[in-house]
Amino acid sequence: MKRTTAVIIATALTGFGAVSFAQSVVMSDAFGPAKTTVTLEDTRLDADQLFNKVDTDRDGVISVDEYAAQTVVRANLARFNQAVIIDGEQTFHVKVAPEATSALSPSQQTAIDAVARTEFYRLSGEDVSMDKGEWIQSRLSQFAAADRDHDGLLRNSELELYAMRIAQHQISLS
Ligand SMILES: [Ca+2]
Ligand SMILES: [Ca+2]
Repeated sequence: MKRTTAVIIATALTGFGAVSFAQSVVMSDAFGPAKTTVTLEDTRLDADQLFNKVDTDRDGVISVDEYAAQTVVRANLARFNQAVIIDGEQTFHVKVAPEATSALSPSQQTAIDAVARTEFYRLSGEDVSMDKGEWIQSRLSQFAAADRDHDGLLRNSELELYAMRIAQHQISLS
């Protein structure tokens, strides 16, 4: 119950209009067990599940607004929950390091939104919209960037960094 409350507070604070995305995270009651390893397949399944939640207007593609909103909401949720929830082969969570769990200020959220928009234009191609394949590919690229030893698993410092990126720790440092 305490965790659910934290998620709802996170939704109220983001103010980026992505309420349905955050609410669906609450509905799934999806913390699951803590894990210290994430596989590429977990990431692919998670991205596949997440697509419909990010595509809030259900037009089958992710727009720049939807992309930026999910980035901000996901960072807020990771911080409030102190965990990143992954719908992989099972639903589980990965702890976020304590230094990446302080609440984001409005200006930090604006900065995350701006960076996410730039990232979207780089990823989405000429049509400036992201279909499911492009969305999943962007998530797999994020995984690959964190998988320093290229063994197809994130663990230890790889996983810590991955979770901190989702929590947008680099923005909160600047
Ligand atoms: Ca859409
Ligand atoms: Ca690895």
